[in-house]
Amino acid sequence: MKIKMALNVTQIREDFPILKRQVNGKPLVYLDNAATSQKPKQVIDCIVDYYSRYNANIHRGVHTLSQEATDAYESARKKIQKHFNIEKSHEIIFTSGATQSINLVANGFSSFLNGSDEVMVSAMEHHSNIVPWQMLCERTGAILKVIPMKEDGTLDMKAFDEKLSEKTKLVFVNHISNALGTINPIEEIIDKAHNSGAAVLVDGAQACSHLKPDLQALDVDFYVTSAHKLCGPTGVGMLYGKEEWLEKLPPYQGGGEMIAEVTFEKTTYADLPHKFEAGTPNIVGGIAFGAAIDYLDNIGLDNIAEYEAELLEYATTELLKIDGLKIYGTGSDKTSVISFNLEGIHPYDVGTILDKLGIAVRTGHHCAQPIMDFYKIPGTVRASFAFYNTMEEIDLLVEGIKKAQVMLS
Ligand code: 7TS
Repeated sequence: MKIKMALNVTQIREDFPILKRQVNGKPLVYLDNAATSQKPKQVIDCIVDYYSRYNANIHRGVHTLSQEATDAYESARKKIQKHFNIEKSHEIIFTSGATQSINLVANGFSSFLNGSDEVMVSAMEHHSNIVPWQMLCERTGAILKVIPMKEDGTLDMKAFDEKLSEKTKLVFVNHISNALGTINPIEEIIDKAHNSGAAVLVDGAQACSHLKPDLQALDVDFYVTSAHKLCGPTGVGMLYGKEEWLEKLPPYQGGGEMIAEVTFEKTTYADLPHKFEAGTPNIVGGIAFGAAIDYLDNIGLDNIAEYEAELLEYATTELLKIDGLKIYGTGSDKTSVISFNLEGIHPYDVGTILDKLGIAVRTGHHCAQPIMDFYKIPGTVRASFAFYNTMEEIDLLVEGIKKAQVMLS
């Protein structure tokens, strides 16, 4: 296979201190990027710099440190705005991550739904894009409909067309499946849902490290992601919502920062985005989220996508040469995630042996149990690649799997 190499990976790897460490006496091969990405020194330095130089609470102090921290936090919001081509910066709510963003919207929709309404989810969601909606349905009596999936791990869009009706108020679907790597046809889903009068929430937790969604072009109502999947820190993420929706939704949590005026008779709420940002936020997290966006933009998501497509193609070809190895998620539109099993061998055992060889993969149901039920398997081994992974690491993975197969057969 001819490898074009859209990126200087050797140089990029120098940015990631963790990639130099050993695990179980072997060089780390980190292939669990769908769980969380590693962090470049630009992001780590940004965190150290914040705590070393200008740690202060934001939006409230007249003093210099507080103003510096506020400026840095709000400038991160602007970076995110530009990156995702969002019309207004107050359409970005900082949250603790994709999970909290989804819960915020699901909680708010309690005010809009009743027993004659339907909401629709896909069969290939992470639990965080299932359970909050089930809780919403319990509260409101609304009915949860499911867009089924096909054997190749793509959505059954014919069934989507059939299930979508004027009763459907909201469709929530992931941009990319964490367990299969499938890139879902969200443009088509958004168009059709809108034509039918339904709003759409897209869970972009797996997408934003691989591609750069243009949220105005998508015309999506809500889009959520977590910074830690895209080289930023844990505990911070984004909810994008169209202004009209965020104005309509009630506040999620009450507290400081989210109010205009408080009296015991009546409290009024702050304008967007503060209405949804109660309490002291993850200040350094927000700032470092901005640094992560800078880092990715500097490399270029087009370059990342091109290189990761090469990794995916090489890994798929090499893995399929192993006897008894089955890949789940074989649609043509997929990103650099490979979920697989070895015939007759439990995924956990494969993962354990790979770890002994310094290779980090995730095993299990990947918080997407309905997918495992669909394939009637307990789980898979998931190797998920990032732009700092190499072809040599794929060779090590293949060798490791072969060793595991010999040891466990
Ligand atoms: N949605 C998708 C598609 C995800 O993959 C994840 C996390 C979440 C939501 C939740 O993100 P959080 O940052 O709020 O936790 N996915 C995974 C995974 O695949 N392995 O570990 C976490």
